[in-house]
Amino acid sequence: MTLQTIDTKPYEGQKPGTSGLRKKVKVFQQPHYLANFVQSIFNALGGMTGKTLVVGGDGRYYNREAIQIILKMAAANGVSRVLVGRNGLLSTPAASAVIRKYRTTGGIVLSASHNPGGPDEDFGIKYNIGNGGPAPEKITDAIFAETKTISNYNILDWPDIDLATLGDKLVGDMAVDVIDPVADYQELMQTLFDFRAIRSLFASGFRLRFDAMSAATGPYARAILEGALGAPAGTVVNGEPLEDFGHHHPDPNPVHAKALFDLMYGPDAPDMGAASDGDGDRNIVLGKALYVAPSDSLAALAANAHLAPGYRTGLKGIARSMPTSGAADRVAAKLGIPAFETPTGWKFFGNLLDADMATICGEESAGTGSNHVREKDGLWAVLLWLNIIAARGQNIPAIMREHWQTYGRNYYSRHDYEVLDTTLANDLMAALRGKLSSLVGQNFRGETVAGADDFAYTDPVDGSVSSGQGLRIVFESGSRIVIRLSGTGTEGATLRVYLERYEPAGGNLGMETQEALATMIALADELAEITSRTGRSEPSVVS
Ligand code: G16
Repeated sequence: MTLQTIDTKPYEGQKPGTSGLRKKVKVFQQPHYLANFVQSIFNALGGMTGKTLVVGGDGRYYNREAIQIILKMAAANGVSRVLVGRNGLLSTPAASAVIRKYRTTGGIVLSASHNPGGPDEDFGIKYNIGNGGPAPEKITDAIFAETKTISNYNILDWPDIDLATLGDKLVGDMAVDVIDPVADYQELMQTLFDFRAIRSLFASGFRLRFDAMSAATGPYARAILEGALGAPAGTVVNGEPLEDFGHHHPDPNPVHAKALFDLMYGPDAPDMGAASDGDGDRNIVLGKALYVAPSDSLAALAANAHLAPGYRTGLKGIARSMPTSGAADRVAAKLGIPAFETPTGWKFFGNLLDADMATICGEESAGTGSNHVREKDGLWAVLLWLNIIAARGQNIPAIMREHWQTYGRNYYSRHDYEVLDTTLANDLMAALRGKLSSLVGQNFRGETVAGADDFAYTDPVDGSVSSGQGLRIVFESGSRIVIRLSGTGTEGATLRVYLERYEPAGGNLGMETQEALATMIALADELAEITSRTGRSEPSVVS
């Protein structure tokens, strides 16, 4: 066993984005690239002597190689114990659950989430802190600063260890426990939901299709849905995690989960459809011929959460990211609890959850979760929906209809323009930002602008300020356009346009979403000059 100190030079651009560092696999495979970032994490944490870590990922290409490097570096940096999922697999919410349960110092999660996998596709790495959640900006900034000055890293000369068998191993003096990736997570789910009621629901013939998209959630969904809850075999499709996700984008949206949408809008639709993403933190939910917009899913889950044992005593507050629709705020108002509006990125929910100010959080980007972990949790959302369906004895379309009749409906859609030239996208944003203040009071297509700004957030717990979090234009009617650039892409820039219009209870609640938003769609194009600047007449993805 030799401890090696390897000389290295900084790589440019190792700045963590919305959720960690995401780059092409080929970028990560450059000499020392991964090691530089890992050592920068360790340096930013002030050294690792005696610390404990969880390490796991979504099973994508380069996951196993990266884990072996990380283990040898952890040992060389003095880490005392690491918990690793078997075969290097841990969904993002399961990693969060394991960090919390075993009270480790933190964890390293390897994932590029919904981005495609394979030798020419994407890889990612992020650090989660001891509460199980993504590192806050203070830490990601410190990591980035370390990447800019790094001159060497520590690694142990040690053979690769067997990740396929459970049990205790050693890397140098460091203990490595290869753990069942599902067991701790499943145990946690059993404390939150009425498994008996959900079992009866399946026994009565309720049909679910869960598309795991050949990604991390497969083993979890099979064990819990088809195992513990007795759903028929075949309920989970694409349940085997593959390094390249079967050549698909493991992104649960109408484009990449098209087979599920076709089924749910077809003649033989089951009662419920659901899908999760590469690392299992995102989810979508559909009823027969009804896609529940993630913002609506957050609102409906919050309104009905008390029907599940884990939330019987009620919610402390509801938090949503700024671009997420205001539907959840209406639920919070009715429940008499606070509603929080944070920047995009799950890390911003961490303080609110730790301080017990919010219980349920969600984002328009197919993410919902609660204080049970500090990540969004795809399977958790599906189980909460199942619990609610079982408790109410109603299907999803009926539940959503009643929800809108009570709260009104926030028609909502996101239009993405992917792989834009970065300079062009930055110029578009700069031009819109430059004219925001002049828009206030002006009338466009019958809509008067009530306010327009670049969103900034002051964390109510630690007072930290995050600015430049997205341009928003709010109209007197309550309708809204939000425009920002994605922080998770790896190729060019992705422009996200978020469109919202509120229709009060008693109004026209059954419109087709894109028709309901037609004025906002036209206004976004006009104000941000999308077509004229990008040459794109259509978004790449509408969700
Ligand atoms: C990450 C973050 C989410 C965020 C999403 C979209 O999700 O954890 O909080 O909403 O990215 O970010 P952007 O709009 O910047 O692409 P994931 O599932 O990719 O880890």
